[in-house]
Amino acid sequence: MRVVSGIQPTGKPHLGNYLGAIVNYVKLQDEAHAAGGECFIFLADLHAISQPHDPAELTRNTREMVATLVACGVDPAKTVLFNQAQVPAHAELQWLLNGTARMGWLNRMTQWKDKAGKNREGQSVALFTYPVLQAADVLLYQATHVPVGEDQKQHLELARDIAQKFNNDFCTDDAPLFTLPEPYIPPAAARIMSLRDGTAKMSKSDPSDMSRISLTDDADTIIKKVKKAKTDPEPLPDNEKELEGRAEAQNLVGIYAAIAGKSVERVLGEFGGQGFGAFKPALGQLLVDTLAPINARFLELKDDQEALDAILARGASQAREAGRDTLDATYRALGLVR
Ligand code: AQP
Repeated sequence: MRVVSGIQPTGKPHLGNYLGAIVNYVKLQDEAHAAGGECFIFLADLHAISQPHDPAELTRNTREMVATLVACGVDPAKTVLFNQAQVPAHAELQWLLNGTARMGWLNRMTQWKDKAGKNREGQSVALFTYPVLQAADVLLYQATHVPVGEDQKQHLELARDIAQKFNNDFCTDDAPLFTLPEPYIPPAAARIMSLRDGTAKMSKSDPSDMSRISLTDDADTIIKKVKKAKTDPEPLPDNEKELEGRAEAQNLVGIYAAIAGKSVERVLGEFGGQGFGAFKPALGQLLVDTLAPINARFLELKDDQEALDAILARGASQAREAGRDTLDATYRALGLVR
């Protein structure tokens, strides 16, 4: 079992990152550790430069993201925790896979279409080739399990296509080079939506801070954001079917269910017939209770720059070692003389 996943240090991680991905990093880290497998979690700083950014902010966010992941339960003793920039093999393998990835495949990526919008010509090349770097990230370590939110499913499928084509083109049938990675997507809460718009994904780059709950928000901020979350005037129904078409209500109930570890039906069994005046304070309190220990641990860790850098340096050294054989084999398979 090889677990591999990444998160961009592009801002404060939010509830969507937590429920969609980080909770599963911790779960799979523990499963892999118990089964004698390995877990690699990286900060996708090379991905972060695909969009306009402030270098000083990227450095600060990178350290804060390490502190947040550790505060959430990612354990550097069980997980190889590192940033891509310290492991050049990610960028090297991306270049080698650029020969296999097809323009048409990348053109179909919905994240590219969403992020580029109408201004494709003005985007960085890195934003377009982002999914090839993502393929390199997981193929480098022969990942078997890749915990991601629903929005990354298409990129994982692309990574499988690239691996498959490379194996077909450059390897014999009995000795494929790359393992085809499987996405590990949570059955519930795989897509947490913005608190201001139930049709848009909760995102670090949304200009409105009120659209997301950050993992480092304090109790007052969480309560305020939930109170101001967009809803509709109807009371909650007592069954899931009647939530359909009510995107904001669906999102808030889904968040409650995921955090409480209950089904949506069960949550509606408790709150059906009640309005948001009763539901929102209960949701706010549940979030505060869940996030308070993470917040407290984050505050303890975040200013110890030396300790955070040491975690990354140690993880990077382990990652460089772990990826070496696959990178060497890729050069060889392509006939490159080194
Ligand atoms: N809203 C979400 N619901 C569920 N899962 C989510 N993820 C992100 N948003 C949601 C999952 O979090 C992991 C890390 O994502 P990322 O930071 O690398 O990139 P992203 O998907 O582009 O996240 P953001 O917050 O939207 O960042 P920006 O605004 O910087 O682009 C991934 O597994 C993702 O699925």
